[in-house]
Amino acid sequence: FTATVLGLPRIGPKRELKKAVESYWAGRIDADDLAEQARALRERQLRELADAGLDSIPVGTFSYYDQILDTAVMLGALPERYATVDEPIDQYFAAARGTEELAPLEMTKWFDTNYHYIVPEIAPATTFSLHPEKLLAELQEAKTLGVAARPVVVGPVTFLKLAKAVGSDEPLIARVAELVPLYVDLLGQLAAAGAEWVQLDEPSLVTDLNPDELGLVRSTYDALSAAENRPAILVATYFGRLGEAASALASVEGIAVDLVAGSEPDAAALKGKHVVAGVVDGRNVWRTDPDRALAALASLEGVAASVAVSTSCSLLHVPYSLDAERDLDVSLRSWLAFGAEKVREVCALASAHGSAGHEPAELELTRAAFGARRNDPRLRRAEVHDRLAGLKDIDRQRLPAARRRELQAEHLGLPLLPTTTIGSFPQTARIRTARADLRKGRIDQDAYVRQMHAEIDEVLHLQERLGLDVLVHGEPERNDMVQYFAEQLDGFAATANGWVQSYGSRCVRPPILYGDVTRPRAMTLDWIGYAQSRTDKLVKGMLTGPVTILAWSFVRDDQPLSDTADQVALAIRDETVDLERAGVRVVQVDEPALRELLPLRAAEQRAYLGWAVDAFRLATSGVADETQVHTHLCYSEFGEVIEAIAGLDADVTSIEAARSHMEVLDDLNDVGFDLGVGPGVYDIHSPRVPSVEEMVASLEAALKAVPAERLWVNPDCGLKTRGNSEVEASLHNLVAAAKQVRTHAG
Ligand code: THG
Ligand code: ZN
Repeated sequence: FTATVLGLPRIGPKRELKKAVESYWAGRIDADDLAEQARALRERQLRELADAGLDSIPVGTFSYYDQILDTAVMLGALPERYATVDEPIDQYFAAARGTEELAPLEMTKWFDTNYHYIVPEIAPATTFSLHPEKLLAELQEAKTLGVAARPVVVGPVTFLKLAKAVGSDEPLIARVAELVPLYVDLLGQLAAAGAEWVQLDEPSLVTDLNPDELGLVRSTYDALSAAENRPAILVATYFGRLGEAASALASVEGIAVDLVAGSEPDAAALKGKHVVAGVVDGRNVWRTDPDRALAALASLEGVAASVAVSTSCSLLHVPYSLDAERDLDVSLRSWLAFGAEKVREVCALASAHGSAGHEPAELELTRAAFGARRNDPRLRRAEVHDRLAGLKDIDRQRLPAARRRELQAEHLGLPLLPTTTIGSFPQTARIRTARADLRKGRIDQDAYVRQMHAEIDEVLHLQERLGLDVLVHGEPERNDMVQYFAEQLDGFAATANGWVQSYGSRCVRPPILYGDVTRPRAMTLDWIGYAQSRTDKLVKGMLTGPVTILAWSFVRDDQPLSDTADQVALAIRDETVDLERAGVRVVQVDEPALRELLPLRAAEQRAYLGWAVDAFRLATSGVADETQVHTHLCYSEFGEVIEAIAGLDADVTSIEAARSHMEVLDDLNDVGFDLGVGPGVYDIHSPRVPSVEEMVASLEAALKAVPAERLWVNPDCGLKTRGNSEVEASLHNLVAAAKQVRTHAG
């Protein structure tokens, strides 16, 4: 085949699957209804792809929730506890989201993307068994439609690398030999069903693998290749360069390589193979540079037996189509390719590549758009570049932490073990309605501001009544912590329907960061300034950090990420200075996504953490040393990023700890962290109201690792998804716990 993509989005062009699945969960439709709606979505998608001209179409990347969970089901590896649920479909959803009685499986990020997969639990007693019905049914569906289908499954190595071992410390990859006969069986059934090719997804092959693991990759694929009745095997690698693992794939017929995230593998590994060249970026939204892509294809042609054009990875990570975007700036729009447009690019490149010299008109358009983008004045603003060029080390430095602590103690007058919250308060229906009313013109700006002020007053009163020390305004005016800032900064565009699946039925609409970033006017000053004017207590200004803004946007690919991060950092820095000038003495700059952008290869992590920390420090070093800088991170397993967290040099860092029993504090001590820390004393992800006693116990545990002078008391994340009454009760107990511990901690 000559033109394909590695996988398909499935949430539906108008999020039809999200709505169907959520209706099923709510009991509004039954399982047959759900299945029929899903089938109709797949049929429409297959027809569109075939009409567009792909000559091999991936089948089996559809999922009701997640493809790794589907693989666990296919391999008979759902934990025993879900068998208590009646129907298989409900067992599946129970594993994904839990039930009243059963905890769900964990969820974690899919490599360095914004997609989250369900983590299979594999115990020593888990025995694998093959259940290929879903894949075979989808393959049959495609054949009935007359579509050139290529079944796709997650490969055995990646499946085991991503699963979690329970009840044993042995790496699961050691059990790959148990999966081989199941995959051999599967290959046989696919061949019998008429599949000419099968795609085994092995993105783990672009990560660091040790010699034992590489040996297992080789023996696994040697064994699969030795199967008697099987389709040709295409091993799909993506999200990075295929390096040392390439030579372990000697026995398979085809390899898909990501030529956007990484360079070509060594020629020897591609010799004689069908190479599926990922030249069209599957996870960003820019049009492909046709000349670069054609050159990459030509270079492979000299090595491989044959070359197909493809996306670099599944189209799961980009929105469906630009067709739904009516309000985008015309030139910006011409630079973009969402899913449907990427399919057209693949087909156009394949036909240009296949017919030397004879180019389809589509490519000429792409070339023109690509050139126009490069020359657009919004991509290069002199004032931004001058400012970046003039930055000095001092712009990322504050006084030593201990000195700042003294100044702030004097200046802020906070008690020992100060209490605060992470920033957001419940986003009630009333708040959401007001935002929607403003958007639809049902209320004017003045009425909206009056209502938001009333919401802020209410949240401030509540915090004063509860006796919290550092108050927040509650963020009623914000939808999403990245979208909110992107809407106000120049250099970003928003989409109307650019939904991308984040996990399960949940989607995000990432903003598009296309140009140099500037801040035309203050973004949060009116709201925070209003809040500070209404109380004598300290109000914390709430901002999102540069790395998180990058991580949750589609980011321009024409300059180093570090430069883009610094541009965003300067905008945030200006905001902190404006807030300070207006009398705000505590500012929080959140970086919940700091760990998300961490490169997959250890060798590249240091450089990333270097610029990520630098950008944060640029954003937060413009304020006086008396002004207290806070940050919040949404996780507790710091791993490779722990030193970077110390490097952020924030006066106070709040983190998730309620579920990890404060172990994180010891990890921080190990890297010499000596700043303020607020290990969450209760888990906001559950509606349960924590008792005073358990939060006292948490604080006592924390005091074993952190001196009282550095310890803060806060929940472990924002409160926007919780209800008013549980928040009030929980914070009441939190303040009581802090007071109780203060009396003897001093
Ligand atoms: N904001 C953005 N990106 C993110 C997160 C975020 N990526 C990672 C993580 N957080 C993902 N978490 C979520 C949590 C909730 C939802 C989506 C991703 C969610 N989405 C609504 C839905 O699908 O129904 C739609 C929200 C909307 O209307 O805008 O609930 O916090 N940028
Ligand atoms: Zn959080």
